[in-house]
Amino acid sequence: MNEQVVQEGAVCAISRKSQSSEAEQQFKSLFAKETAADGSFIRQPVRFATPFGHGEGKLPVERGRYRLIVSKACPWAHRQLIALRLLGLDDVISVGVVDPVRPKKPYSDWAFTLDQDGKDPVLGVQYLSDLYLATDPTYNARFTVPAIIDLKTGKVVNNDYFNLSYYWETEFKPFHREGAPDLFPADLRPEIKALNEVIFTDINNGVYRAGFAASQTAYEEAYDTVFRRLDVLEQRLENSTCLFGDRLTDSDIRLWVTLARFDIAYYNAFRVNRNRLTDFPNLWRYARRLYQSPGFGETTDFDAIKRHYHLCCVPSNEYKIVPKGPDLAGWNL
Ligand SMILES: N[C@@H](CCC(=O)N[C@@H](CS)C(=O)NCC(=O)O)C(=O)O
Repeated sequence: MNEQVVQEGAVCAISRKSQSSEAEQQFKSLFAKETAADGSFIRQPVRFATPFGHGEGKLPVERGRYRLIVSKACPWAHRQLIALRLLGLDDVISVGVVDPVRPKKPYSDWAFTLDQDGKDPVLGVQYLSDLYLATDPTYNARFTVPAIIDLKTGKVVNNDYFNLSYYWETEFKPFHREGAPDLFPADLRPEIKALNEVIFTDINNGVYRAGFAASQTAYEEAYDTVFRRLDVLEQRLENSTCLFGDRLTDSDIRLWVTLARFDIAYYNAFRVNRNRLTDFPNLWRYARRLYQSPGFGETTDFDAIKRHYHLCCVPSNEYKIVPKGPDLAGWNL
């Protein structure tokens, strides 16, 4: 995207010209950047990926230094909330919550309208874009959650949605509560990392590739990938309570956030409608059990999820995608 569009983005964020054609154009051009020639959705690269750790070039690991900005609707952000809660890091990393309904559709932004005066009480800003543009005035991609803000500078220092939970689980270990689960145990790390790649590609991002596909073929390919993988995971959970036996790990959190949104959002909004979660006995039992466990249900806001996806996440059906499901086999049973 060129400089001019960036400028428009910044102006839009500040002047809030709702539904303006400028905003529409900006959204379209952002969407175009993430659409391949065959209509497949290709997620934008992570912009702020400095790792947490010790030594030069790392974000220092300190209590009270960072603020995590989330939307309760967002699966990538929800993962962080679950991990922080399970590990007892709630009082180490503070959390700011944006409104699940975007300030204006279709412009890419999030607003702190849930807070008094419509401003984040710690950072004093109205929009997530304020933080991104204060960090880099030339930022010209979507303003995304989760985002980590360094409270010393007020700048975005990390929005690495894929790797963030690993930092909570490893670098922030000195701050874990007593008795916190080991979500990333050393003996399972290679397997967890490998499974997380699969869960990301086929499930977490798979539903987005279906929902944001710009051609019937790309949509059906994503739809098939999602259900092929759910069928495999359904088998995997036949005799176990978690993805790795009875050990709750980072992988469970990753799978779970998509399952929690499946029937309420993705099934309709993203047209992944071969089956509902509740049609998979093992996955449904697994998801319910986790929902009723500490950290999961208590961080889940179904109303936020429903309103976000159905009011401001679904692209209009301009590519005339016809849902592939539901599975009609049951009519003949
Ligand atoms: N940071 C990643 C993933 C995080 C992400 O996509 N978060 C969504 C919410 S689930 C978001 O903030 N979207 C803002 C937008 O699309 O404008 C990305 O850039 O694609």
